[in-house]
Amino acid sequence: NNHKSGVIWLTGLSGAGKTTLALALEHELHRKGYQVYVLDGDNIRHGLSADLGFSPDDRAENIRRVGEVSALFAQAGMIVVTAFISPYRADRDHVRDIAGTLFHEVHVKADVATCELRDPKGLYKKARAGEIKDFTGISAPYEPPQAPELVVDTANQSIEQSVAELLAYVTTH
Ligand code: GGZ
Repeated sequence: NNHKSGVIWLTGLSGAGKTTLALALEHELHRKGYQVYVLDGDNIRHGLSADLGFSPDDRAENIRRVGEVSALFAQAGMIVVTAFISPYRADRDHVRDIAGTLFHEVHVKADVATCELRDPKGLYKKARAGEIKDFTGISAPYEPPQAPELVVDTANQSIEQSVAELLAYVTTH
């Protein structure tokens, strides 16, 4: 049965692996015949949310828009995989209210120290130097989910293991 729909909502720090996992999951699900689409900063923050920054209010509005769009995609029969930091619990809970039973929250879990060591875009270095304000994990909070449907521990296992866990979850829920 590959006519499945829903919102797989990845949340976690910058550098935790959300986009990497979302794209790998998309690839694997597509191979199995599922209709799947990824929403992330690359296709949202340059367009739909181009007017928004990283203040708490702007992040709330970004997540609200992504949540509404994701719910529409899911209602149209697709699996939507989202990759946003979405650091505030209240914003994610609001998306859960919008999407209802279609919503699946996944904590892509890696601590700040691990993400800062990876620092793939040099953003943590800039944040430490005070060149980026309100940077999640450094100068802005991250509120971890209290009851996510799934936790993938990217600090302690390979990308392949995390993708396998995500794939197993999606194909059984
Ligand atoms: C966090 C920031 C910031 C600040 C720019 N704080 O690792 P990236 O680079 O590629 O992904 C991060 C992305 C975060 O955007 P989101 O839309 O996911 O954020 S939220 O869900 O909170 O609305 C990072 C980059 O943008 N970035 N400034 N201050 N990340």
